[in-house]
Parts: sequence; structure tokens; C-alpha cells
Amino acid sequence: MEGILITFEGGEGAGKTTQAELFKNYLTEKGLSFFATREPGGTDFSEAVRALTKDIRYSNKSVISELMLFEAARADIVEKCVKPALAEGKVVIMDRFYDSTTVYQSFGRGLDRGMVEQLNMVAAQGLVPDLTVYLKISREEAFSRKGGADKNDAIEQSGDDFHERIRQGFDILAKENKDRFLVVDSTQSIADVFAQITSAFEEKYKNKQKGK
Ligand code: T5A
Repeated sequence: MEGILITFEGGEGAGKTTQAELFKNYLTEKGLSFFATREPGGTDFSEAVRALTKDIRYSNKSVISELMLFEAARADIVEKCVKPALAEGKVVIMDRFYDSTTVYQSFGRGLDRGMVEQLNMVAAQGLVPDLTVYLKISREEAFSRKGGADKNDAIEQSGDDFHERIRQGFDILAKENKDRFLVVDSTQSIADVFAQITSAFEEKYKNKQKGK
């Protein structure tokens, strides 16, 4: 069986990393082999690119440059790790994937959506997640959990209007992609959020085994 791609999406501090970590433990307990990574990141090259995207010294870089950085990081992790892991039948867990690019660089920064989505597909080699977990929470609540926006993070410092467009962007993508999006109210307890994720995953996994 071809592997399963599960992505975690949402604004900063929504709980993606927390849930991705729990999900790894859950897969280990179930005896399912997996590959887990984050975007941008996951390879030496992509981690170096990640540092560039966050570096406040370059926060005035062109928006197209920012887009290209995310796509460059993606192309490397997809080619070297994600595609091979899926081909080996593994569950692949990604803490952010191209829905973040559509939302941040198009809805957030204002780049043409068609162009962004075309580049997403090039970098992702046409992969489409089987399940996208969208952890939904207000920016205020998420940042209060994190203890405020990171002063040294170029994207977190992008302002309230930008982050409101991010929230709206994820809502739009969720409506447009109901077949793969699971929208979870991330103000619930960590355990309640997690229960909804495993239940959706089990459904997808069963269907995949049946070849649906
Ligand atoms: N970006 C990324 C783009 O602009 N374009 C792109 O194409 C891509 C891929 C990446 C940045 O790059 C941008 C988006 C981002 O700005 P990142 O570090 O991966 O940066 O993303 P962040 O969202 O900033 O990561 P965070 O670690 O800040 O947020 P998480 O992972 O969503 O949240 P998490 O799990 O660390 O939780 C935050 C806090 O909340 C608590 C946790 O314990 C933690 O303290 N928490 C809860 N508390 C109560 N109840 C719950 N249910 C909780 N869940 C978590």
C-alpha cells in the first residue's frame, strides 16, 4: 500500500507541533512506521533555508524571494524524504505543507494564488495530503499560549491584519477541500483535539487499505 500523508496546519501557536508529537507516539504504539518532518525544514538545506525565512535582518526581502525560499525548502524535503517514505508505505507527518504557502504568501502577502499554487505543485511533485488537520484558534489565544509573538521572527512580526488574513485563508482552504481537511477547534484540551485527529486518521487509513 502507498503511504499516507498527513499534514498539520494553522496559525502560529495553534498546537501543530504538540499534536504532531503525540501522533508520532500513537503511530509507534500502533506499530506503524512513519517519517515525520516540518516545513520549512527537515534536510540540512531546508533547515538552512528555514533560518533565512525567520531571520528578522531580512524581513524587508521581496515577497517573491520569500515564496521561493519556502518552495526551495519544500522541493528538497519532498524529493529526498517524503516521496521515498510514501513509496515505502510509511505514514508521513508534516508540520506544515503547501497550504501554509497558499495562505501566508498568497492570502497573507498578496501574491497571485494561481502562481503560488503552481509553484506548490512543482515543489511538492504533485503530492496531495490524504488528511490535513487544521487547528483553528484566534491569534490572541495562540500567542497568549506562546507568551507573545517572537520579536526575532520575521513572519510572526507581520502585524494583526496579516494574521487575520491567515485565519481567513485557512478557513477558505478548509471549505474548498472538505475531502481532506479536518477542522479542529484548538481551544479544546490537548487530549480532546488529539482524539479527533486519531479518529479521522483511522477512517482514512481504513479507506486507504480498501483502496478507496
Ligand atoms: N510559513 C511556513 C510560511 O509563511 N509559508 C510556508 O510555506 C511555510 C511552510 C514557520 C513559519 O513560517 C511560515 C509560517 C510560520 O510563521 P513554525 O515555527 O513552523 O514557523 O510555525 P509556528 O506555527 O510558529 O510553530 P509554533 O511552534 O509556534 O506553533 P505550533 O506548533 O502550532 O504550536 P505548539 O504545538 O508549539 O504549541 C504552542 C503552545 O501552546 C500549547 C503548547 O504546549 C505550547 O506551549 N498548547 C496548548 N495549550 C492548551 N491547550 C491546547 N490544546 C494546546 N495545544 C498546544
